[in-house]
Amino acid sequence: MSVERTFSIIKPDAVAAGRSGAILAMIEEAGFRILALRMTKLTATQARAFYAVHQARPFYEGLVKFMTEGSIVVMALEREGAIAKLREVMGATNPANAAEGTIRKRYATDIERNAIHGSDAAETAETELRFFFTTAELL
Ligand code: 3AN
Repeated sequence: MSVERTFSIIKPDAVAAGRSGAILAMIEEAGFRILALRMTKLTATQARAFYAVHQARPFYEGLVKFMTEGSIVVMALEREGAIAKLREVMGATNPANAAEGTIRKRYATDIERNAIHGSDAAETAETELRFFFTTAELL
């Protein structure tokens, strides 16, 4: 397995609930190095673009509304097998199906308000990292 980068967002529900620090600790304890990190707030235009792959899905408008309701924390993370490992630490999209000890099991409310985003493949990780960070920030 090689060292790779992935992209993650602590979503508005978890930031508003004061869970950013706890989630960051879980990520670091899982062996990730934080390459870059910033708190920001998405505009509707940014949220629509970021989730464009879901634009035909019935939950798209709700997802855009949720992702723009408050501050988020965006992160570039590095680790061996980072993409798969982060998905493991996050847990299933629907917290009802998430394994014990995962971020979503602990902090997600439901399938939409599910605390954290993590890239699902190498190509999307690079696209998502570029969406938020400059080359210099990712060194
Ligand atoms: P994941 O975040 O686990 O990769 P995706 O990519 O299928 O899951 O979905 C992106 C985001 O869209 C989810 N994190 C969740 O917030 C929202 N979402 C996915 N499926 C649903 C659904 N059936 N109803 C409401 N929101 C959903």
